[in-house]
Amino acid sequence: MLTQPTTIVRSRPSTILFTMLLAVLGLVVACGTASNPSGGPATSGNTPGGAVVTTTPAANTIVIKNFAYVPPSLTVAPGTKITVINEDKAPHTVTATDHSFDSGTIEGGQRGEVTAPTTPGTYPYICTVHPYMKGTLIVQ
Ligand SMILES: [Cu+2]
Repeated sequence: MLTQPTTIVRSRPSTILFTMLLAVLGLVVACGTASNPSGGPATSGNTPGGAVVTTTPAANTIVIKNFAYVPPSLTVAPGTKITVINEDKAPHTVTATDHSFDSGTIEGGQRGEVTAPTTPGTYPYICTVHPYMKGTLIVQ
């Protein structure tokens, strides 16, 4: 009968102490983090972006290289202006098979432009100079 209340009374201060200890630890951690700048500039800004992708063509751009469209399938919003970069020496075109858009002849090393249709859908296109060259424009 007498030992039980004693244990309860003992456990209360220890719980409070433990809570206080946690609070103090939390403050120390918080202060330590806050006073970190003395150690040097934030590392997040200096992190070298090793994963930076430079090989992916810019958005809304079709690159023609080695008689192929890159990417072979491009998705854009309706009415988007798409830059066409001809990296070959031969002339190429980006011509929708339904003629909804046509870049006209883009000489080697030159750039052209097409405007995506305003109606969502899948638009296959070819190069009229080399009809075996095929690409797909997806408007959505
Ligand atoms: Cu071509």
